[in-house]
Amino acid sequence: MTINEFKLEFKKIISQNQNFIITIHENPDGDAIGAQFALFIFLNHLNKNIRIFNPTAPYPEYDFLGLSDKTENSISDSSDDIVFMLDFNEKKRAPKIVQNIFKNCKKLICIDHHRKTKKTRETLSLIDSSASSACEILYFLLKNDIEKFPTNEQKKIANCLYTGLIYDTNNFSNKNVSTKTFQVAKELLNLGADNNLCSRNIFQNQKNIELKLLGLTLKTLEEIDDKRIVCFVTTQKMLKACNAKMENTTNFSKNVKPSDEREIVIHFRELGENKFRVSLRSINTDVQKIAEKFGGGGHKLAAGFEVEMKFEKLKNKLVELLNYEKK
Ligand SMILES: [Mn+2]
Repeated sequence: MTINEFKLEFKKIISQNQNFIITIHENPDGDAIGAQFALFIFLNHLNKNIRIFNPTAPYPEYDFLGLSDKTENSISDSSDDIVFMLDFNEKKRAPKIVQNIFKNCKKLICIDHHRKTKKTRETLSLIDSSASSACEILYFLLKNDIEKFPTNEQKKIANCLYTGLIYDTNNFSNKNVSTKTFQVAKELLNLGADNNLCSRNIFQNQKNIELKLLGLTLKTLEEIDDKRIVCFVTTQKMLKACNAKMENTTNFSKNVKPSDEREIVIHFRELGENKFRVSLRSINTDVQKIAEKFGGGGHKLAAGFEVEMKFEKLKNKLVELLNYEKK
C-alpha cells in the first residue's frame, strides 16, 4: 500500500467510526506523546470519542502540551474501538494490558517510523523508516484537514507534532533528518508551533536532582575496547541517594552522546535485583540488531531492551556481541 492509499483509507476509517483508542509504546518519549496528543486533538475536533491510553503517566516534561491529565491507565472494553499504535510496530513492545486491547478491538492501525519487524500483525499500517519521527508521518496524514481548523487548535496540534520532531531528531542533529523534516518543521511553525516553548521543555528542563543523579551515574563511566565502548550505570542506590526515580534518567542520552572517540554508549539502569534496562547509542554499529537479540528494539543507532541477568555477565555478553558486530 502506498502512502497516499493509506491516507485515503485512514480518512475513510475516521469518517466511518466513532470510537478510538490511541496507544503508544512503553516508556513513552517525546515523539510517541506528541503523536498521541496531536491525534487526540484532531479526533476530538471531529467530535469522536477518544481514549488516550498510557499504562504509566506521561513524564511531567510533557505537561506543557496540556493533555497529560487526559490519559487513562485502564480500559474495560475495546471491542467497538479503532485502535491506533503510534511510534512502534511490534506488539511485544506494548505491555500486556495494551496487547489485550489490540486483541479485542475492531481494527488496529499502526503509524510508525521504526524498521518493520515480522512480528507486526496489524490490520492497517503505515511504516516509513525514512521519516524522522512518527510525528512527521502523522503531519502528512493530517495536514490538509488541519488547515481548516481554528487557529488555536492548529497551534495545539502543531506544538505536539513539533515536540515529536525535535525530540526524535535531537533538535535536528540526528542522521534521520532530511529536507522533508525541515519542510514539516517550517509548516508546523507556520501553524503556530512555538519553537522556544517546545525546545525549553524538551531540552532545557532538567531538575537539580537529575543533574545530581547524572553526576553519580557518570562516576561509574567505564571505557572498554580501547575506548570504543563507554558504559555507565544508574543503580537503585543512586536513586535513593538523590531522592529520584528512574524516570529522572530519561534525558541522560541527550547529555552523553556517542562520538568519534566513543563509538558506542551503553547506559544500564538497574530496575531490580539482576534486572536492567539497557540503552544503546551508536554512531555506526547497528545496535538495533543487538537489542533485538535480547527481545528489545529501536533504531539502527538508538535501541534498547530489558533483561534479567547478573550485571557483569550482561556487560561481557554485550561487549562480545558489539565486537562481533564490528567485524
Ligand atoms: Mn519515534
